[in-house]
Amino acid sequence: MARKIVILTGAGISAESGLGTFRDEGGLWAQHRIEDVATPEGFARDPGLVHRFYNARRAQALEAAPNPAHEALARLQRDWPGEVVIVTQNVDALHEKAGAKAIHMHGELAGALCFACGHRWPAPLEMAPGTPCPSCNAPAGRPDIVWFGEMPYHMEIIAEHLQSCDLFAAIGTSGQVYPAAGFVEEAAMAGAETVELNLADSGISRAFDDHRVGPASKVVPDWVA
Ligand code: BV8
Repeated sequence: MARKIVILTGAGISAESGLGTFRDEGGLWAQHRIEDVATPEGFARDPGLVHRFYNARRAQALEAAPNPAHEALARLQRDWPGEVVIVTQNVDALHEKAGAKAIHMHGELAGALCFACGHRWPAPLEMAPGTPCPSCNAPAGRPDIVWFGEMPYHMEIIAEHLQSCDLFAAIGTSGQVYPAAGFVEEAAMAGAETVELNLADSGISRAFDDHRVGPASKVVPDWVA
């Protein structure tokens, strides 16, 4: 029976597509305080600031193209005889633009969410405080993004995949944010082999059996080949 592979991706896989990471030199968290732009409290305090933060990233993500790492994962998902599940912490659509399917555990820049009724719809390029919900009409539109202190999406199905995979790979993530940072241990406890593909050591490197060090656009196609 061909092996089942689960791949967790983080901001590092999109770095060479021109999208900023969070914790690298000059990254997003060097420019903005997490508390101000990626928490429900920050949104309640200053929704305009949060909308501007995500409007800028939405526009950037729209322009961004997948790089050879995204393309290699799409090929693997298409050609591998077993199941390949991509779980991404990223909110850009670069896996989909490369032709892959991914589980978006932290939401998507392309999505809007009504915090009054929970309705989801395709986000306009620019959202602003008071964006009306097309379903309940409340002025309650927010980016469909999972902020700190909020439950990531699809956690049950992700847990099932971690329990049943033969190989777990993490690509371009610093392993600083939970629950994603704990996935490698969950997969290893269930018997999976584990490999980390990253430019540098991460907060979870010691948990992996194998490491491929280098830029994703190089090490991912080499790994998939
Ligand atoms: C929750 C929004 C509970 C989207 C983000 C223990 C258990 C559970 C929770 C916690 C816990 N301890 C603390 C918590 C709370 C918190 C947390 O983890 N805090 C941290 C800071 C300690 N977690 C949460 O709040 C989560 N929610 O647990 O809810 C709950 C339970 C029940 C009911 C209600 C609630 C929510 C987490 C999601 C938060 N949202 N962002 C957005 O704006 O984009 S997280 C943010 O960090 C991003 O989404 C990103 O996905 C995530 C991880 O970052 P990375 O992707 O790893 O990026 P980073 O810049 O850090 O690293 C880049 C990496 O790439 C580096 O390793 C670098 O070397 C590498 N790289 C760079 N260039 C390249 C490269 N690699 C290859 N090639 C290159 N070219």
